[in-house]
Amino acid sequence: MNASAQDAVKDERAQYYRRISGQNMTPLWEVLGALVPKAPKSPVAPALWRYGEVREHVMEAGRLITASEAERRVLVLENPAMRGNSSITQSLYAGLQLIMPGEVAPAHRHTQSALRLVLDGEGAYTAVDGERTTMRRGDFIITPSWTWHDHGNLGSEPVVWLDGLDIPTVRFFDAGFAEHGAAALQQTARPEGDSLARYGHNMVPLDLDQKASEPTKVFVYPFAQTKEALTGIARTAPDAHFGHKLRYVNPATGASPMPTIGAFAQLLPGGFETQPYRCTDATVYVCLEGAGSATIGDTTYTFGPNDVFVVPSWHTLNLRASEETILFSFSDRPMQQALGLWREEKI
Ligand code: GTQ
Repeated sequence: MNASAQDAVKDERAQYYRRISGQNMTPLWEVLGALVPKAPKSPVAPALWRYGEVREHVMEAGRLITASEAERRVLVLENPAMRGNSSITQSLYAGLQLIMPGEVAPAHRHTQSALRLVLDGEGAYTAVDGERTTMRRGDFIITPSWTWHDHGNLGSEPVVWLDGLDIPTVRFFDAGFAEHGAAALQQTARPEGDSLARYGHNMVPLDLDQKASEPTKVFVYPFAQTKEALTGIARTAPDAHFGHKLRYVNPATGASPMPTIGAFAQLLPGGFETQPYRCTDATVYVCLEGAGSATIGDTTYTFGPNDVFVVPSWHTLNLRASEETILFSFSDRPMQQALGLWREEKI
């Protein structure tokens, strides 16, 4: 075909595309490569939030709006490549929530599942379905789908934690429901520690029979226990790709604590460098202790305590610890695994 014949074909096709566009139709052959990629091409960008740089902004929100006025006083960590979406990855949301002394974030429930990772300050609690838990730094706390929850601060200092929710996933399914509690504070139905005693000590009540898709009734994973586990396994040689890494589980089923979000904790010995690794679950990391650097694709970030960074799907991750370091992380891995989609590659 000569050049003018080629132009004529192009022209004819363009006119055809315009005609069918009027009927809300588009030719697959123009978009097939993007729809069915050879490998994930994520619109998510690697990013890092340095706690030292954002803390002041979080604290300023405490002067500008009350927790009850805001309902939840949170600065959303928006992926820089997806501003306006309230997403840190395609499926997950993250934010920094602040609660000032004496304040209450009123009781509500929603179909979105939430996790909290306590970062800064002491004296706050979260109440989940009638039981309060005192929030201590590094504690991993969950509020599964449709459980009542409120937060309060009985102490004398501001408290900040990281929220992780499956908001974009629930939005994708258009399955979001929410309700306000009749009162700001839930009635306490059980003493603090009851759930952990009942479900969190390798024992369960006689009649408990949970399906793998049900969330755990252990709604706090105290950091003291996590650290004991990590330092315990750190007496043996680290894994080349993960260091010393464990996943949080529903102890009654072995599945993830909540069906939509997986959570992990890992210890990297001082001076340790992980071998490059990639997986399809875009992952949010939080540095709890220590310091180091993360190379995500071709971007390198240094990180220290309370810094948050995000690794997009199928981006190579390489971690270096300049001192003994503990990282918490969460992702949508259990959803991908349930759907048979999850892949990883150890490089
Ligand atoms: O604490 O219930 O960051 O409902 C976003 C939505 C926190 C919460 C968020 C929420 C909450």
